[in-house]
Amino acid sequence: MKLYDCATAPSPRRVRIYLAEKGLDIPVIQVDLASRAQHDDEFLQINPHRTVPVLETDDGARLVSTAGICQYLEQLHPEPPLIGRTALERGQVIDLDSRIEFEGMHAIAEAFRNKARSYANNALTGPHPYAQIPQLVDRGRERVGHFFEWLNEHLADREFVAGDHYSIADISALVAVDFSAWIKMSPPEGATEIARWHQQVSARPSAKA
Ligand SMILES: N[C@@H](CCC(=O)N[C@@H](CS)C(=O)NCC(=O)O)C(=O)O
Repeated sequence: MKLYDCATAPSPRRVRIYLAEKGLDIPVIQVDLASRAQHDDEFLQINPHRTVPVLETDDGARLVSTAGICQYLEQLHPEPPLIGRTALERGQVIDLDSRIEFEGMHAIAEAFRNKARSYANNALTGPHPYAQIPQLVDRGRERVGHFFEWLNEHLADREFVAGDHYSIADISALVAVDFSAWIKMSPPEGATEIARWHQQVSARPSAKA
């Protein structure tokens, strides 16, 4: 098995934290997104969608989304459970994780990629040279503000995002909160539940991944 990674990018960090929580050590190949290595012919053979993370299994199959990679590894390495312990919990963790990906990660990416000069013709990942839409910067930031509001309220009566157990929803939320620094945002002063939770999940050794 091997993982195509980029040490500075948020999406593969979700997988790195997951691996650290499971105690799994998988060989890593760095893909330098800053030098646009995701568009090189060599990488297109690995992932024509031009994104990392990519997990290559021992028999050569490739998984190209964080969710797909974590689901696959969870089946192989169920302990400790990071996607719920029962069928219902599993569904609930996925519900939350998808929400965090869309309302957190994607909103931050929307604000970031529609502004950063280096993404001028790469406003969306993939092969098509989508132009930036400046109006999406403010909309993305507004969405991130709403994401923080929701997360703070949600954490008010829960230790972790999905309840009383750490899960991939905590990993995604941690990465999203840290990723928001890329657009010079952070949870507002009064978001005490996020602050309490963020301190707790950041103190886990896996957060360094
Ligand atoms: N849906 C994918 C998203 C992967 C993704 O967007 N990765 C970014 C790095 S955070 C990427 O590879 N970007 C390539 C680019 O910017 O062209 C996942 O869940 O992992």
